[in-house]
Amino acid sequence: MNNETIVAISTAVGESAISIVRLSGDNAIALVNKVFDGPNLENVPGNTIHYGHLVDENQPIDEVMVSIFRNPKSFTTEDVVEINCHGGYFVASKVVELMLKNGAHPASPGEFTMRGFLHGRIDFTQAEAVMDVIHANSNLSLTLANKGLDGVVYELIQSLRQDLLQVIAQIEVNIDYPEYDDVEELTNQKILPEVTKLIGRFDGILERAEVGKIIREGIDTAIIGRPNVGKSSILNALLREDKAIVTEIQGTTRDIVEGTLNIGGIVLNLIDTAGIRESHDRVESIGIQKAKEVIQKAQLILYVLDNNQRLTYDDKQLLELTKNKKRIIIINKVDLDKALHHDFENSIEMSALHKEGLDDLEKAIKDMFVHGAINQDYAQIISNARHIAIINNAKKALKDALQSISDGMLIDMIEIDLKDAWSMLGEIIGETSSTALLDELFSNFCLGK
Ligand SMILES: Nc1nc2c(ncn2[C@@H]2O[C@H](COP(=O)(O)OP(=O)(O)OP(=O)(O)O)[C@@H](O)[C@H]2O)c(=O)[nH]1
Ligand SMILES: [Mg+2]
Repeated sequence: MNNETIVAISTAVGESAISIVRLSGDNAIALVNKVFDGPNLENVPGNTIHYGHLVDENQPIDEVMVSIFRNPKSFTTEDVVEINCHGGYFVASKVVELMLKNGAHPASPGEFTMRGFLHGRIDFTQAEAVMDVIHANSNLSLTLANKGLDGVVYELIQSLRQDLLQVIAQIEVNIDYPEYDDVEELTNQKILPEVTKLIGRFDGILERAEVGKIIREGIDTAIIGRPNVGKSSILNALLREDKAIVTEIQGTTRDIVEGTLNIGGIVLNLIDTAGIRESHDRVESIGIQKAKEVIQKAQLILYVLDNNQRLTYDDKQLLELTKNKKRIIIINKVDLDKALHHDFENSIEMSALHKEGLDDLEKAIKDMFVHGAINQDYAQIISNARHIAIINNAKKALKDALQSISDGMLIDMIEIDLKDAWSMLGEIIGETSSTALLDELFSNFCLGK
């Protein structure tokens, strides 16, 4: 195969100790060797690193360390050279320019990973996991991403496809040799229970995907309540930072204030909202409208009440509005006299002003989300939205097959649905992929990856 040599800066743009300029392709080693003042790179073995200087027609560009990886033992499976140069943007760009001048082509985003995929070193899910590792923001999301990189998602999908193929094979045999089996007996006693079992496996995967999504993206958590109950104070206390403005004036928060917090390995995407009440102030009303939208989208509601005030009409309405959500009721300002005489399920007491009760709040959140996420078999968790959408569609196709069986349809019709499900699953791992999908997937990558 003819692989033209591509080049890009693989590290972030900006000043740093070093930058890495990466090349991949048939000509990568010879190309760098032409401008390298040091050992002859064409003669060195793979997985070695060499000291020298890059020179442009006798003009020194930089003092560098050059790593050599030889086909097929590299990220792309092609010959790869990684130049560790100094980390100024200008000098790294000069190195790239030098390579372009000597025959390399600029890489497009994700092109290195795409080549690894096209040469069969990794499947789609592993390519996607490369980006998951880069985007990981907690221990658990990193663990999950690393599992994906190891190929556990690939294996899970392949095992589903294998089981599906067994069922399809039985049908094919029946179509080819109809004299061996009674069709009705085959569908009812073999195909039906096996497809039902497969749907059960899909359901299990989709259920665990909820946990996967939380590990991957964090928990969208909204702090909700009437004006002045201490929502912004709670945000600040949780973040250990004065991020939101706190005053004794009602309606202080008018726009949404956000922050993230790691609790036991899971990220909480915290959103502080405008206190909700009937308001004639135009800006405040917009803030209140936004708060209501936030409630809809949130996965966790921290509903704040003031210990020093009685429950109001606004509270009752908001409690009703959020009752079907995962919710923790925070009774704040417990340093003040008690005027709130109500018992709530899932409530904790705190004083945001005196930073008391924070541990109880964090524990309540952990009990609700984190423990379930920690004691999981990560090899069974799918968290990528693209994968989840396909699994949902494949499950629909299996349900159609079940329906066809109970409607007494021809066995060929049942087979069509099963084959559909099988090829949909192939899209997850990239076995049945279109060029459009390929382009779309890799265009989300960063340059040099
Ligand atoms: N005594 C006492 N005062 C508190 C406590 N928490 C907050 N406050 C005070 O209550 C007032 C309102 O606090 P905020 O955090 O701005 O309340 P909020 O719910 O964000 O208010 P809006 O943004 O107006 O909806 C401020 O004067 C805080 O200092 C607490 O635990 N105890
Ligand atoms: Mg506020």
